[in-house]
Amino acid sequence: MTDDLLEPLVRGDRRALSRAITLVESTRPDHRDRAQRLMALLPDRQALRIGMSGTPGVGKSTFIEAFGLRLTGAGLRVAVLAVDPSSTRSGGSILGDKTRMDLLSRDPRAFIRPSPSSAQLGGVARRTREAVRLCEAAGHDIVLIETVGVGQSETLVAQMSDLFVLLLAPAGGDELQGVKRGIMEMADLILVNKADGALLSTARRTVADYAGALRLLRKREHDPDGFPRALPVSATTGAGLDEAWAQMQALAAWRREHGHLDRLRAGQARDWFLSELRAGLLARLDAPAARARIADLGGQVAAGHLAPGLAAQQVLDWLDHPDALRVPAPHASRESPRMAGTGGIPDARSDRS
Ligand SMILES: Nc1nc2c(ncn2[C@@H]2O[C@H](COP(=O)(O)OP(=O)(O)O)[C@@H](O)[C@H]2O)c(=O)[nH]1
Ligand SMILES: [Mg+2]
Repeated sequence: MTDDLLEPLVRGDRRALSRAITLVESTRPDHRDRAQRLMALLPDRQALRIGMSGTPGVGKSTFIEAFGLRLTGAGLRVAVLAVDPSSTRSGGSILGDKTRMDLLSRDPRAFIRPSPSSAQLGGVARRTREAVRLCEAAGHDIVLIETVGVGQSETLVAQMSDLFVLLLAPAGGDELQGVKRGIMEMADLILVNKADGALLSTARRTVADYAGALRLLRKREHDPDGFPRALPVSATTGAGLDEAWAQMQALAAWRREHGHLDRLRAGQARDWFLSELRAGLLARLDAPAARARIADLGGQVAAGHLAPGLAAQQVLDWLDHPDALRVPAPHASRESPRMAGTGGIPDARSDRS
């Protein structure tokens, strides 16, 4: 069975792509079913997936606008997706930013999609992975996945990218310490932005500092000599952008040639599967009948009538054989296994692997 969205999507119709992403963002069971069928029909096209992270104000939007326009100017089709788990709290999104990527968003070769208004990292992760695949199927050459540098979102984006770029501001030696080692270890390219005007010399020093810090990290097998590396750029003047793109292409080409991109993606597909599995199991705990049972057992545990381990085992046994133990409930049909994977999991840990 096919899907009405498939043909226009594959043809590169932007409205179809938008609608398909809206579909994968939905947690409604019938939408999930349709989304999963659609995902299974997608042609196997590949874009270069570039993850990009940086704290608010570092210049991500300005950079993506300038960088994206260069890519579209070279004839490439570019999609920009945002992962911002805080977007509901801050009320912001990439399009709500001060820097709106006005030119890029009007470019027919570009497609920009803000973060969905879901505060759950788990839901955002699934939606973004699927949105990346949809953008690829729609014929984009480059998929840029932007995230603000908060908590788990960087790891998440790094886990769905071919290349991970960290955008940093010019800073004194003290602030260098502020970049967590774990984030440095994920970076393939560190770009020190705002290397212009009065900040130019500070930016150059900062590049040298980070280059030194990168050399101290353990060598990774998926890096050629000289990577990861640090470069100065200016999103406003455009200085260094061509060099940054050349470095990204060189790294991607080397990784492709040596089989690392395939290996990376195979590992990422496995991680995706595992996090879907965890999310699905957690969703079963979140179903109304399960919640009621868990609340009831939790009360018994709190009152000292039941041991915690025993109570947990009772729930697990019940999940294995819901029919054998089921108490007739008005919502009985809503706890069917088809609910698995429909989201609504109040636990971001489901996507850590
Ligand atoms: N001097 C200078 N300012 C920049 C540069 N890139 C961004 N900015 C400024 O930094 C501020 C934050 O930029 P924005 O792109 O919105 O950052 P984001 O929060 O990371 O998306 C804005 O006022 C930009 O004009 C740059 O390369 N040089
Ligand atoms: Mg921004």
